[in-house]
Amino acid sequence: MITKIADRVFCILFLSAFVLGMVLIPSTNAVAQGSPWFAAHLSGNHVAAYNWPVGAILTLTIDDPNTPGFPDFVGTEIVPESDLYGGTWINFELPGFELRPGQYMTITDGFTTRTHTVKTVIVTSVDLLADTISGEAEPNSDVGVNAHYESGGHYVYRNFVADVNGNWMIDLSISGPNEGEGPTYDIVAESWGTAFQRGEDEGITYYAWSGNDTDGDSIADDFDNCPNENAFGYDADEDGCIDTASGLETLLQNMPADEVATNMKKSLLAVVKNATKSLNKGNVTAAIKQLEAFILRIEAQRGKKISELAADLLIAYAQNVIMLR
Ligand SMILES: [Ca+2]
Ligand SMILES: [Ca+2]
Ligand SMILES: [Ca+2]
Repeated sequence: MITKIADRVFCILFLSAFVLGMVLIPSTNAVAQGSPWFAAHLSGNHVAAYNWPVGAILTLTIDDPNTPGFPDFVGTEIVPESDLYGGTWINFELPGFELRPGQYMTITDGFTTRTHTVKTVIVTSVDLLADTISGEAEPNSDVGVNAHYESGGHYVYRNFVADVNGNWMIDLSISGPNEGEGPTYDIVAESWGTAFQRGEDEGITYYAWSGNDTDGDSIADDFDNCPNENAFGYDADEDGCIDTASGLETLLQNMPADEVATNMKKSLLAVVKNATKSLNKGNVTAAIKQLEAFILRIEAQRGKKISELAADLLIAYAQNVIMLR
């Protein structure tokens, strides 16, 4: 699914990469106008080189420090003429090779050499209703996100820092706090963009996102575990799937001990399992009673054996299951 959006946006991505790389991001390592640079397109599994001289023979080598061979990938391409946006670009497909964070890339035409270590930056969720984009990166690292409409003529970007755990979320319904970042942005089905991180040597890692939302539940397809099931209003955990009793079991099971104390989790799981059994037998009344008991037990331990956040999520989820019966 990741490849799908990446393919769709790749042609236009060139423009954003070009503009963002050279003009819009005030940065000490901003890429100078006309200077050759290149990008690892992590989600689309390809590498693109921009602004190299027409006719230059470019050699791309990629080495993964975790494998014994060196290098792990070598490819060459000749830079074609291009009248797009005043610069050149050439794409390197990587057949049989998977781009991963930490790989070391070098690109050269024999005169100019650029290097880039592929960054850890991924998008994990796009919410069309909240206008938020979430993802992961290295803890405390600088992240950029850009957002375009299909026309390519209107875009915004935001620069921010991932938290101590490497998580990040950007709310595009709020205008950019830094100069030039642009106004508020409404994520719609035609929206697309990237999350990105710069390297030290005019290289950049991109991870593409798209607002395409087939079932209309506001969770974009690429991050929707049930892309053909509209879960709107019944999706407390925002995975794009309608909340179910068995889903509640899984959600609880996967919560870490600092969210739900282990002994508490055990007793709560027993209650949910009973509710699932009741539902499977068609005994809706019993199931509802069991789920209501589940909610009361959580309320009693809120802020004690269960964190506030986990309590909110589990209760909202259980209420959805009750409503859907
Ligand atoms: Ca969806
Ligand atoms: Ca759900
Ligand atoms: Ca869905």
